Amino acid sequence: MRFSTKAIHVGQEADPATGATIVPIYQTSTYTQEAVGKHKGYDYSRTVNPTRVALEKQLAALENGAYASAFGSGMAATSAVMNALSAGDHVIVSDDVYGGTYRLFSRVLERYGLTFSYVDASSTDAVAHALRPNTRLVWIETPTNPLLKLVDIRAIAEVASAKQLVVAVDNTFATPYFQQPLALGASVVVHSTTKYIGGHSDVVGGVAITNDKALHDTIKFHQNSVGGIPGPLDAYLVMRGAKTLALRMREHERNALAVAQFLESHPKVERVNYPGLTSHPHHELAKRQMSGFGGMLSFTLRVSEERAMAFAGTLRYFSLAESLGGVESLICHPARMTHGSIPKEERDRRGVTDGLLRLSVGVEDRDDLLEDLETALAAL
Ligand code: P1T
Repeated sequence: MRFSTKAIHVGQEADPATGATIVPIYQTSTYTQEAVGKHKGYDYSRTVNPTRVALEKQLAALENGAYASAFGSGMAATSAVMNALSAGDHVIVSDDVYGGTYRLFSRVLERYGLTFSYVDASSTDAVAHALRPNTRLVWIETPTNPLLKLVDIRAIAEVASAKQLVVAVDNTFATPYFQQPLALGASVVVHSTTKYIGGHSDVVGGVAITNDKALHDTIKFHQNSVGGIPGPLDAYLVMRGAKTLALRMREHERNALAVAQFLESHPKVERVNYPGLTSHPHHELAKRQMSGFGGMLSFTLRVSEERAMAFAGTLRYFSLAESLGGVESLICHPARMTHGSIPKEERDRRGVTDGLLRLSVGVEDRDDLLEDLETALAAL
């Protein structure tokens, strides 16, 4: 079965109780048992819920994974993967990651006795050099948020497999439509399903997907023990969105490439970060590792940081907002918004400067988006 067919059919069987063609929103916290311990496999909705199970089957299939666990946010999914570690363990992290991921690692998990080394994981050697005897996990984002750097998943997986490390890939920007980390050797894939998988900016969610039964059992144990589950309505919304992932991603990519090329050729634009541009330093890796380049890009303008920030509020179709991956276009100022939880010196060191702007290019008409940018740049 191919990608779009899986998105529409896996986990989406007609409801056994009624024949409903669409998986119902099982808005129930509990299930009536015939006798003590005699039930239909469902006992309590933190542990198991049919709408969530349908979503988990669907998303596992899209990543070509055997097992998925759905969560109430991307951060809850990240957190559940990190729950597999214990005090004293060391983690290597790609240095350009979502600000909330950095916050979870540096301000929550360090207090629990984990240690983190942030390295430019675009260099596999840098990852290899950061290894310590107590390293247990490598956390990668690729393409990274917000600089759109690429990390060679296969090369990192090879380094990690010699030491039996867990390789976790946050695949939120690429989506399973454009990148399949498990096939490249990753142990577990995480998504903020709030983004492209949900696709409509109307739900917050997350998922962790793996082929490793032992790792899955650990994640499931923590999903139930810690309880960061999505409610049935949210599970339904993510599942509905995921059915059209392929259609949307094709259009996001076409629009993003057009926007990236337009910006790159504009005299007021200093630099554009988009893996689909031949000028991108990791373009060759992107072509090898991904089947498309996605809908996210970032750029800097040849104006002061204050004017760049003001520019972000002058567009007609790009709403000034955090998040990404919905059908509507968004613009954000990472230093003040999505990555504000990273200290300024640390942001500057990583290249997330105060002049950087990030676009989530939506699926509106391409010419409207280009005109919008052209008008705002002319007024700058
Ligand atoms: O927001 P939540 O669903 O909890 O997902 C967190 C998360 C995880 N991974 C990546 C790559 C992300 O981009 C995010 C959330 N990011 C934003 C809200 C943002 O605007 O970048």
